[in-house]
Amino acid sequence: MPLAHHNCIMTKQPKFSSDTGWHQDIRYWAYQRPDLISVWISLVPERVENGCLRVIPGSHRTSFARSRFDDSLFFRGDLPENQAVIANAVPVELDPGDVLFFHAKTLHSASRNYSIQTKYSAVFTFRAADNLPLPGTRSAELPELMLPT
Ligand SMILES: O=C(O)CCC(=O)C(=O)O
Repeated sequence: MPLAHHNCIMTKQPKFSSDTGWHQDIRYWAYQRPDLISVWISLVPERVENGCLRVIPGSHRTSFARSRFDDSLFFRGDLPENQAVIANAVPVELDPGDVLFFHAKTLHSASRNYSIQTKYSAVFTFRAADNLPLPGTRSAELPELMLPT
């Protein structure tokens, strides 16, 4: 379990949160293969109103050209071909203790928290033992928690 990515309690405050655009987590990570899985555990109800994740099912199986992302690596909403992909988005509403597993290539986004209560989620990422972080990258900077098989 890499400690460099996720590995935290994510909070989304009612007054200070922001929208997160469409992106794939692997765009910011560097491993031999893009195959990592994130485990998102809800600690409070997650609804559209408080900024639950929205995902595009199956998007991890598609290779999108670099030109379909902006300079900050967000999936561009202005392109008709991207709009057709985004039309398949589904909100992932969770109850406390529910778990969402998603691949590092899954396109996902979230809105800000429009409710009056803070949203908390515990999020961890896992890689296969043979899928090593690339040396010299941020993904290789921190130690990892090795889980016995
Ligand atoms: O909750 C959010 O606003 C986005 C979180 C996210 O995209 C992530 O952790 O990869």
